[in-house]
Amino acid sequence: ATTTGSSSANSGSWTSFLKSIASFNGDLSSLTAPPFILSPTSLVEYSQYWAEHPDLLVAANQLPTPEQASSSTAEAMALKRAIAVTKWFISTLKSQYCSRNESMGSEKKPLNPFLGEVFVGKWETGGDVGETILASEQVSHHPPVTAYAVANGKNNVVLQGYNGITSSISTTSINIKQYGHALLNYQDLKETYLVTLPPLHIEGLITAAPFVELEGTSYIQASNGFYTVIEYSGRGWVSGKKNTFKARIFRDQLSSANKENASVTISGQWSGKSYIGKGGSTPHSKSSELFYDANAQPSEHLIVKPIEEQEPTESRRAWEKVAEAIRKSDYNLIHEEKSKIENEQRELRKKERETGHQWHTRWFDQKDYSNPEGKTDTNLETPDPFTNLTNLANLSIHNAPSGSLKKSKYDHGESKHWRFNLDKWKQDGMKI
Ligand code: HCR
Repeated sequence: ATTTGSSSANSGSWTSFLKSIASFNGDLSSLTAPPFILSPTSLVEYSQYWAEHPDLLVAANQLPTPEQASSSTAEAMALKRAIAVTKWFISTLKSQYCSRNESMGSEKKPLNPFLGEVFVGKWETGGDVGETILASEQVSHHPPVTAYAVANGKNNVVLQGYNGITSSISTTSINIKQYGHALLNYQDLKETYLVTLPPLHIEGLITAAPFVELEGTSYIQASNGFYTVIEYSGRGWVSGKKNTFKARIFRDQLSSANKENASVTISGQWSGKSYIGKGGSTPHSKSSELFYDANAQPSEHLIVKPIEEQEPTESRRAWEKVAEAIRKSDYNLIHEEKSKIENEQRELRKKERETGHQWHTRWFDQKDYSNPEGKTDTNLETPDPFTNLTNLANLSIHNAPSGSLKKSKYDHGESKHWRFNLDKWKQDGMKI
């Protein structure tokens, strides 16, 4: 049901929820929210939003090579690929940040995945795109971290990444910093793109109709040097429209020091229409070429096995009873069913401590990029693409908020990042 908190029955519990937020410790998942704001979907499912437009994910691979496009230089084709990757990234935002509003009437509090919870599925797109698979796994519970891989075998494209959040509260909103990044590899092109995740805030708390607005910047660094800077703004700033962005694509990070150096500029709403023009000035909707229309491109939904065929750790099977209770808004049942899962998890961790057998993640490994003695982690390829991309983009290699720059106040600490292990995936009998 599309319930928001405006009804009087909901308003009391919403007020108590707001009070609990005001004094919370930074861990949103630990807050008890009223049933009408709970989503029956676990956060481990959110990885699917990276590829609800599989055609755009593989598009850079399908552009002609410089040999095929005789009139274009290699440079011009590399720019076209950077534009294609930027379009794919913009196309993911509506699914990532608006889909709960569209399907359930407002942003909701997702189920907090348990360690080892997995979510898998596939997109079956026809033509040159073919099948794309999703592997998503909860690789940490405290703090919550989800790792994922999206792979398209026909085009030899692999997207992988991970994400976690920290949150803080201000007078009217909840502010979220994202941790992690995505790496998009086009094997045939021998090209990789590093994508950073933007900060966001949740507005609409007073009216019990929360929604997300993005802020700050996302960067996309290509291994061929091209560098995209995407700046977000919300209603009330410059354009006055919600979900606004401006993206500039530069030949490299150095040339981004002057906005006029941009090869192209894209501007508009990521949940609506955006326009593209050459150079550094802002394109106008009346005279410029349409770049992307988020509402003209229906999302391609992931195909997931029926619950009866799923393993016990697969998200929809594991949370089935909780999800049912949420749909019925049965507070006691939600609590009862959630407690069963939480207690089971506590038991598992206790057993692991007693037997000294640590939990092993299933399809992802954590790789250490810190290199204090000039040694490289033996698990890393040399030269390592991620290290190279962070250097090209002047981005921190540490576990800093996504998009932190080198020498910024966050540029220190551990440098451990989750990576997809294709061998483990295949050993599990899975295909790409
Ligand atoms: C902040 C958020 C959980 C995290 C969600 C993330 C950041 C997860 C990774 C995805 O790739 C992108 C993404 C999209 C979501 O917008 C974001 C969620 C929005 C709300 C939710 C909070 C934990 C819910 C708080 C409770 C509210 C509704 C008052």
